[in-house]
Amino acid sequence: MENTKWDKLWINANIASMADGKLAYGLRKNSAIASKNGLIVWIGRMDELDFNPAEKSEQVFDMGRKYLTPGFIDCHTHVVYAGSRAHEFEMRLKGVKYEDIAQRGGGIQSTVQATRQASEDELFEQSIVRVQSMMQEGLSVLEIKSGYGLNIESEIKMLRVAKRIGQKFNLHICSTFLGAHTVPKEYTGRSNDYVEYVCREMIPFIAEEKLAHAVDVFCEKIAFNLDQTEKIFQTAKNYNLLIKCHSEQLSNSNSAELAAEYGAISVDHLEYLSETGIKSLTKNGTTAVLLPGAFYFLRETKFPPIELLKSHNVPIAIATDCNPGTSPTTSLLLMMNMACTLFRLTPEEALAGVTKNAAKALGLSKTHGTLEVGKVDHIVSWDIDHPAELSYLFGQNPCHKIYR
Ligand code: DI6
Ligand code: FE
Repeated sequence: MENTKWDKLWINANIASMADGKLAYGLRKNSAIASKNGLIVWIGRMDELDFNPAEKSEQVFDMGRKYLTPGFIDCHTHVVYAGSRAHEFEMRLKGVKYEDIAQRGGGIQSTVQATRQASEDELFEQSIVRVQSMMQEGLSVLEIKSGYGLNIESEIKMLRVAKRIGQKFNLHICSTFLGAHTVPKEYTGRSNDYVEYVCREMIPFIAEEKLAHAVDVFCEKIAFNLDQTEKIFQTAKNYNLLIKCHSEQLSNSNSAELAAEYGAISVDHLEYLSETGIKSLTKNGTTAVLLPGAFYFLRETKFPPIELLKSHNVPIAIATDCNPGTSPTTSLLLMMNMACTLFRLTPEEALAGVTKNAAKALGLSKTHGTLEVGKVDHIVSWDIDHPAELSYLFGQNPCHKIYR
C-alpha cells in the first residue's frame, strides 16, 4: 500500500506565504503546512487538523507560533571571485575617483587578475566563506554570475565553482554567464573583437556544456555599448539561454528596452531607467531587480524610478549584487532594510523582492518564491512578532531555522 504519510508537517505557525491575494504577506495565522517528496501538499488552519499530526507525518515541527516564510532567493550575485578590493575602498575614502582606480588597472581588472591566478580550489574556498554567511539568513536559491575570468578557461573555472557550491551546500544554483562584464586587458581598444570571442567561442561552449542558464551583459559607457549588447543577446537567444542585463546603472543607454524586447527575464540596477523603458518591461513581463547595496556603497544620488515601476505593475526583486567593487555584502536582510529606508519600498514589497519576485527574476515562479501547494518546501522560521521586522531590523539576524 502506497505510503500516504506526509514527510514533514509544520504546526502552530504564522505563515507569510507571499501568495497573491487580499491578505498582506499572504498571511495565514495559527496554521499548518505539510510536504511530501520536497513539495508542499497541504496548507491550512490549525482548526482544520482533524487528525493526530504524528500519525499523519514522518516529521512534525511545532513552531510555537513562530513566523514562516518561503526560502530566500538572492537573484543577482557575483559571489565567486578571488582577492579583495578593501585597499580601493581606502583610496576612494581619500578622494581617489573610481574611474582613476580603474585607469590604474584597479577595479574589475584587479579582481579579474586575482580570479585568473587562483586555482579552482582556491576560488572555491574563498567563495564559500561568503556563501556560508548568506545561508545564515535563510537562503535557498542563489544566482551566481561569472564575469571575473574574461577568457574561456577562467569563465568556465568560475562556473564550475558555482556548480560545486550548489553540491556542497545542497543549494539551488542559477548560473549566469557574464563574460561581457568588462573588456579584458588583452583586448584593450578591441572591444568588438572581444564581443566576437564571447559570441563565437564562449557562449556556444558554455551552452553546450550546460554551465549556465542565462547570459548577462554590463551595458554601460565603461563596459559594452547597445550594438555589442544586442549581438550578445542574439547569440544567447540562438542558444536558448535566458537573458539578463545590468541596465541603466550609471547612465541611460536604453538597454532595458532592448533587453525587454529580447524577452529578458530581468533587468538589474535601473537607477537611470526611463518611463519608456518601464513600459517595455510591463509589455514583456520582465522583472526589475534593484540593488540597494551598490547604490549605497557608491553613494549614488539618482534613485531608481520606484513609483513608476509600481504604477506600471513591474515586479520588483531585491538582491545583494555581492561583489568586491560596488556591493561587498552578503546580507539580503540588510538589502531589505535599504530597499525600504533608501528606496521607500514597503516591508511587504521588500519581502516579495527576495521571495516571489526574485523567483520571477530567475524564471522559477512555477516552483519557488511562495508557500503554496505544488511549490518546493523551502521554508524558513524566524524569531519575529511580525513579517515587517525582517525589513525593520538591520544588522540583526532573526533567522531561527532553515528547512530545505
Ligand atoms: N556593476 C557593478 O556595480 C559591478 N559590476 C557591474 O556590472 C561592479 C563589479 C566590480 O566593481 O567588481
Ligand atoms: Fe552586478
